[in-house]
Amino acid sequence: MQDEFYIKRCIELAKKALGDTYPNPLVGSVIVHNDKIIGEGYHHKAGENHAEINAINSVEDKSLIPESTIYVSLEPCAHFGKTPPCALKIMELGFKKVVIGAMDSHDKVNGKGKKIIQDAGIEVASGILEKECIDLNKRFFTFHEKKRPFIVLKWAQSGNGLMDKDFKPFQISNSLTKQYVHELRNSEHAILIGTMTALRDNPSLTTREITGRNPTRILIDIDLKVPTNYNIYNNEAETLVFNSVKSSEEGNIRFIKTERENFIEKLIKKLYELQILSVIIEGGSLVLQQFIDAGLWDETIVIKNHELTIENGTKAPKFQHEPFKVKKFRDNMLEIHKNFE
Ligand code: AOF
Ligand code: ZN
Repeated sequence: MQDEFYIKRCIELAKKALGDTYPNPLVGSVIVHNDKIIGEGYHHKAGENHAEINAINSVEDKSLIPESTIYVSLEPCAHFGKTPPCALKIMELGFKKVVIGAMDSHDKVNGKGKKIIQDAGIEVASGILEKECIDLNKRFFTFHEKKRPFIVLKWAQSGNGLMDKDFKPFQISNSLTKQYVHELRNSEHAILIGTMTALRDNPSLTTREITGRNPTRILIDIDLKVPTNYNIYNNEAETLVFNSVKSSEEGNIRFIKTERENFIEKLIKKLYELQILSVIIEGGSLVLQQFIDAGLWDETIVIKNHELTIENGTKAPKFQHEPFKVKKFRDNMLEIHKNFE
């Protein structure tokens, strides 16, 4: 029970950096001496200290460390990456015990961190609140295990489940919903739309309703029909344009030439190569349908009508009839469906 309590705190700390750590995972760590927390830390940003190191640095009286337990939501790393291995640091400092939430499936770690610590004679417990710790890093784990980004499909629909016949979007009327959508965007590494949505809505796909980073923008525009003075081409974030015409880099914009055949699969493969851990697909219907047909999705988020106004029309695109399993209802406004359990 004590262990679960402290791992819960690790998760809470880790979540503070949601959206900021890509391509790294969210990790939190707590150091406990005689049932008292004497240090806490989390991973803020790729390239910066890992959670364990921030927790260690926050301990005022370092002489307590050999009598302390370090809790960490993800297995301590075993490799020299952007920073030295945390498992070695834990070993050198001689912690009494290490408690791990989930093991790290990243090729470079994968049990090696735990082994280093155990071989040094330090007691290790792992798998504490494992499910919650895996869920915390569903994007990171999906990326390393499935060798592709975690894919979220998002759309709006009215109460009777129908969408506008011209595939026009529902106008989001409520500013809270808008903020929520921006938070969703901020949580994901990238956001993707197709030509039709870019032309019709001219979105800038940024997170201007909240303070946060902007996700990488991805545009599918096979014949490069979207004019470069459209908002998606502005300087507010970087943009990847998947097309069949050219490959080039122009400032913040990267054009990626891709063959038409199996376009979606090729795009996803490229995102894996570019180390994009997650992507939220914001339409339109044709693009969403292509991802569903290819079986390439992990979660769907549906915004219901009472938080939205419908512009016109009532024809349902096919993807609305997919037998999604409903897992969660949130505020009677969003349904979240999961494909990864
Ligand atoms: C983190 N933060 O708190 C922990 C991580 O490139 P590096 O050196 O930052 O290493 C990143 C890898 O380290 C990451 O993919 C994961 O496997 C492991 N653990 N990473 O970013 C942390 N504990
Ligand atoms: Zn580390």
